[in-house]
Amino acid sequence: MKRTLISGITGQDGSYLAESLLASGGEVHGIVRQSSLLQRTRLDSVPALAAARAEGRLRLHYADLSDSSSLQAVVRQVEPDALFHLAGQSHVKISFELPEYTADSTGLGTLRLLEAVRQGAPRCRFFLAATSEIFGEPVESPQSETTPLAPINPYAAAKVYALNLVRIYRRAHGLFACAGILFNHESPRRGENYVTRKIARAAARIAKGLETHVHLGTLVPRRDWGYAVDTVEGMQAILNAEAPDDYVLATGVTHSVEDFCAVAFRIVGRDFREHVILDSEYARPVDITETRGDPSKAYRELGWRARTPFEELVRLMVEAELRAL
Ligand code: NAP
Ligand code: F7E
Repeated sequence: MKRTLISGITGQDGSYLAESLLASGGEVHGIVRQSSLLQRTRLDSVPALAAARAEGRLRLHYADLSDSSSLQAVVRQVEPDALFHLAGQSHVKISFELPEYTADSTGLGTLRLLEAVRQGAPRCRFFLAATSEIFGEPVESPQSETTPLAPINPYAAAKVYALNLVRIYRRAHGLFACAGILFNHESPRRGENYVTRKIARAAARIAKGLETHVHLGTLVPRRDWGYAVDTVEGMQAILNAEAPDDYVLATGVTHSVEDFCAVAFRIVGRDFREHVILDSEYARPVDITETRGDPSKAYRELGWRARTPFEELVRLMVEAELRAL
């Protein structure tokens, strides 16, 4: 893949994906949206990305998922060989507060990009970041590519629509369109209002005496947590396959929010029970009890597997927070 376009390049996954593609010698273009601040922390703070921008191997283009003409213009201008569509409102709890915006950016935004590709670059390979949230409260465990879709929040409903579109454009229009059904994946670049980053940050700040407590909605839910660096490798493997298809990218192992707290606070020599306060402000109207992915198809057909165990993931996140202080 020579020329790649990434929507959501300023996000957690987009920044790691850009780094990985640039390291293998590609030319990377990213879609950014207008903002009152020019700082793009996840791009500006990574030396390899700053250097690539200075050398012109990484270029940013203004567009927005709500603006078809801007997406069409970028696709026409860049003429990408591959497009990784990672952009959208991706916070589950916030999707209950911004349901229409979530549907527009995550759902219709995908339609607008697929149309831009169909009309402007039909040979471009297209990747959608789908999600384990599409299974809702799953009817089977582990969840695979054939598990029934039963979304229980506006974000998941928008992603089901986006996933269905990818399948329709693959079948009806012959696009090389694929989806990764991504289970939770985390890193030091995770947004601060997702539970793993929130806990890692709190553990570090509490250990340094900057805070005393962290407020969480619940300790009960279990998630299949992987490392974002592993996940973006899987995304590339999906687009490098011989034929377009959809794949679960997961670790196959599940842990509770309480497990995450216990490991994170143990790393800094504390007992989480003395520092966690349950607070209904962070609870959701409905929540998925447990996710666990079956990544066997990705391993069998693509040779991809998650390489970073849970304890190592927690450690690298807490240590990054300690360094940042
Ligand atoms: P993220 O950190 O929240 O990044 C989202 C990106 O989308 C940001 O670059 C954001 O730009 C951009 N964006 C949002 N609305 C936009 C709009 N209207 N127009 C243009 N760009 C817009 O998300 P992530 O964790 O990297 O996840 C990447 C993708 O994977 C998302 O689609 C997410 O739903 C999906 N996913 C993630 C996980 C996970 O565990 N991380 C799991 C399953 C699926 P700004 O920087 O300007 O806000
Ligand atoms: O919550 C519970 C919360 O917000 C994980 C997104 O990337 O992965 C992510 O969605 C669990 C939930 O991630 C707090 O109720 C408790 O049970 O970190 P999260 P998520 O909702 O699983 C999926 C696969 C995506 O696709 C999404 O884009 O932790 N929890 N207390 C809390 N969660 C948050 N955020 N904050 C709390 O205080």
